[in-house]
Order: sequence, then structure tokens, then C-alpha cells
Amino acid sequence: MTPTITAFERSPDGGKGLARDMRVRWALEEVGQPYDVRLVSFSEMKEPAHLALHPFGQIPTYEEGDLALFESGAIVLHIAERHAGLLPDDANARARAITWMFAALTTMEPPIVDREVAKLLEGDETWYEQRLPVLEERVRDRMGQLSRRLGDADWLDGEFSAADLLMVSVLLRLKRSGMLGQYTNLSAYVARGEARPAYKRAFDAQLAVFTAAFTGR
Ligand SMILES: N[C@@H](CCC(=O)N[C@@H](CS)C(=O)NCC(=O)O)C(=O)O
Repeated sequence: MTPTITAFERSPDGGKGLARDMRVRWALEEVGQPYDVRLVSFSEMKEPAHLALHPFGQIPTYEEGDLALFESGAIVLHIAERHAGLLPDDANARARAITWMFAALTTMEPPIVDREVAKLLEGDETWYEQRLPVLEERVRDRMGQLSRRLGDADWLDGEFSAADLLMVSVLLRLKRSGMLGQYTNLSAYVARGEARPAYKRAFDAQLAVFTAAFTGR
């Protein structure tokens, strides 16, 4: 059965692939599972039909027959568990990969998103200039720790897995800030993720949505 995911009708990131449908698209592309996309506007996301799928009125969601999921990490895990290619077969290696998936979403992503949100919503506040270095320090702490752990390895734990897919997705949020470029091995790690054919297909698909919304093509 072909799953359906939801994505922004007009992504606020301008098609840069930072909205969280991108990681779900990427996972589906990695395992070769075709999918449909239902585009939603900001107002539709807050209406009952969408709230029945996503209690917080956000994207992405994932529907497959009777199953409806929300939370990008849970969706990627679901895809990885049902298809070969995104989680190792060995039980311990699989548990470690899932650990890294949680690390990407619960240890790395929050400080990165806190910094982004502050820039977006608090940039005009008088205290913003004092707050920014604190937020950036928290991001750098985590980047430094991750950089030391990754060392010169290609991926977090052996072969590419759903853990790398999520970690690269999270780190990509920092690309424009210049902070990623301060960690040579993390920049190379992200570039390796972006170079994957499945990533490129997913990126092109989400960009096509944005382009169509603005050009009508
Ligand atoms: N923890 C959620 C976060 C979902 C999320 O923040 N989605 C954003 C797009 S990337 C969204 O829908 N924002 C619109 C809103 O919150 O109104 C996940 O990983 O799926």
C-alpha cells in the first residue's frame, strides 16, 4: 500500500529541505518505497481533519491503510523497521542505531532549534544580543561532542542507517549559520548524506512543491 505523507503547501524555508517532511521523504527514497504527498496550508494544519492525524497541528504525518503516525522520528523508525536498508540486522547494532536516532532528535536538535526560533521570533528584543551567545554556546557544546565521537568515521556506527539520516537532517539546519563549517568532519559527514541519491531525489521532490507554489508550474 502506498503511504501518504503531509507537507507544507508553501514551505517557510523556501524549498531548502529543512521542513521535517524532508527526512520522511528521504527515508522512503532510501528504501525505494513510493509515496503520495498531501499538501496542507498553515490554516488547514489547525483544522479538525488534520488535528485528527496530528494532535499538534503540524507536518509531517504518515498514513498507510489503517495506520496514521505523526512525529518525524517515529515515522522514520516505522519505515526503517518495515523495510531493509535503514537499520542493521544485528540486534545490538540495531539498538545502537536507534539510540543515535534519539540522540539526533532529543540531544542535538533542541539547542539547534532553540537558536533558530530565537533568531526568528526574538531578534527584535532588547535582550536578544545577550541571549544569542548563550544559545550558540549550547549548540557548539553538542557539535564539539558529536565531532569528537564521529572522528574520521563516515557514519555514526558502521554502515549508513536511519540514525545518520536523522543526524544529517538535524545538522543541515546549521548550514547557513556558518557553525557547521567550523567542524570539518561534521561538514564532510553532512555532505556525504547530501550526496546520497535518495537524499537528492527527496530534496528535488520537496523543492518542486515550493517552485510550483510560486510559479504555478
Ligand atoms: N517533533 C515534530 C516537530 C514537527 C514540526 O515542528 N513541524 C513543523 C514543520 S518542520 C510545523 O509543522 N510547523 C508549523 C506549526 O507548528 O504550526 C517532528 O519531528 O515531526
